[in-house]
Amino acid sequence: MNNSRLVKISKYLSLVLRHHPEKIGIKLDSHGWVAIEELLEAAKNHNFPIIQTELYTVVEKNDKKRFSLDSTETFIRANQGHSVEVDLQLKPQIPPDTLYHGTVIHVIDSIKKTGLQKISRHHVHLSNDITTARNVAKRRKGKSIVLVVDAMAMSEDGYKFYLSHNNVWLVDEVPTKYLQILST
Ligand code: HQG
Repeated sequence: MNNSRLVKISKYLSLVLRHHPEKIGIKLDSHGWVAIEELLEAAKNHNFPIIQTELYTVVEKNDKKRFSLDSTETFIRANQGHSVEVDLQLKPQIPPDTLYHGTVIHVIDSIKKTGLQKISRHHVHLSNDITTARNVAKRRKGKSIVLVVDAMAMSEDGYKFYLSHNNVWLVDEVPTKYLQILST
């Protein structure tokens, strides 16, 4: 399968498994899972046919490991990034001392006022390293900027951190006092 097909399927799966399952008439269970058979049938009926081997290839090869299969390999879900209500059953974990958040300069004034907020997702998403944060920022229009998060201080102050199956750190919010702009 060529890369553009891989990306196209990944985007489609992100849309229906994170945000709009109802668009193709599927229902995620409370933990975000849907039967692969049901998903493929619904996709076919909505003019986006995917063959089963393509789906498995996307799960395996996806650049960010966005999707997981259950142990029976008959159910699939997105690992993070949902806007629909799902319980991913992640357990709180102690974060590394420092985490990073990539964003764009024109939202900095707002972030300085209210800290990092989850906006439409379940959590604020934080990266382990600066390169990943820069890549997150690059998805947006405008000058990229990386914020340094004092995750250890937050954790000591009682904020709960979760690590998604694809290594994205998740937290409810990051108040301004734990944020610094990375000097380039
Ligand atoms: C910004 C992608 C104004 C925040 C990525 C971000 C990531 C504020 C945007 C994952 C704000 C939300 C998540 C405030 C936060 N005022 N703007 N107080 N607080 N923001 O897409 O972190 O490819 O929901 O900086 O790689 O950009 O989808 O979050 O710019 O891992 O798998 O509000 O999505 O992964 O945007 O990205 P998003 P994000 P996938």
